[in-house]
Amino acid sequence: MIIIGEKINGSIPSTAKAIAERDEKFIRNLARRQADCGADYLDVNAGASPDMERETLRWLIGIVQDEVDTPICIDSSSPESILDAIPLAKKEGMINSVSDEARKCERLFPGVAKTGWKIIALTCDDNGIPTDPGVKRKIAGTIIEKAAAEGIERDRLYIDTLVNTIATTPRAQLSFSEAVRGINEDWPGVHFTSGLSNISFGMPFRKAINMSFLVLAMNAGMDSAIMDPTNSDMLAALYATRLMLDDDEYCADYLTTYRDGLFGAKKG
Ligand code: THG
Repeated sequence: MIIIGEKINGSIPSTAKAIAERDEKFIRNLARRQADCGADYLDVNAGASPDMERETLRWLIGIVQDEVDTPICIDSSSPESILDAIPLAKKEGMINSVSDEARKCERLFPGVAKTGWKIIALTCDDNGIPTDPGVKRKIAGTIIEKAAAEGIERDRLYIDTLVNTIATTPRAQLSFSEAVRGINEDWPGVHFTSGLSNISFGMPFRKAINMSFLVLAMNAGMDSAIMDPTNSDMLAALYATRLMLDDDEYCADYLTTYRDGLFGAKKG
């Protein structure tokens, strides 16, 4: 299970303020805390207006890599901004994201094919974000085939079937899991990810809903998540679920993470 730390994101008000003020210490602290909590990649999203994006990404990536060794996950809707940021990275990381809209596959894949970068692929196209699992499955297939045509192996792809909000789409989790199972059947070996908090927009006590989503999504085959690793309840749910799915030999990762104090209080 790959954890992508979500906190360096210009759409979070406190991070936006730090970016606007070029508050290096604040960004260093976000990078350090997420790395200490076991993030495998750190999402970096400038959240700025497009004309500022390249410069902001450059600044953020420089600070993050100076503070921690964790590879980055470049989060931008612009393939050109992503391609521009890749040479700044010290290690191969993740690209977040591509989709089948606005010829994004065509704009991005040739430039990344010969690298080892992992690629998050959203199942949306020029018709928007589908809710029907069959449509998500079809778009995933289109993107996977376009990647293959460029020589990008299937195991570099992380499909994000874009979970809908439970408050307005009662079948949001069920559709997500159905899409993951379907795509897994069509394309064994491909990976899956999702932003964990999308499910709970507009609801109180979001953490309970996010945790329930995480458990069910992992059971369906999701093997990566874009989340806040400093949230000890989410982290505990993740490691406990790995135990349940026989994905943690000798309970080693659960025990280590517990002993490191990452589940909150050490006793209990
Ligand atoms: N899929 C993909 N990329 C994505 C998303 C996705 N990138 C952006 C977004 N969705 C995921 N990132 C965030 C970042 C921050 C928050 C939510 C999603 C957020 N964070 C709270 C904060 O930091 O204050 C804390 C939340 C918590 O404690 O759990 O709201 O869906 N491919």
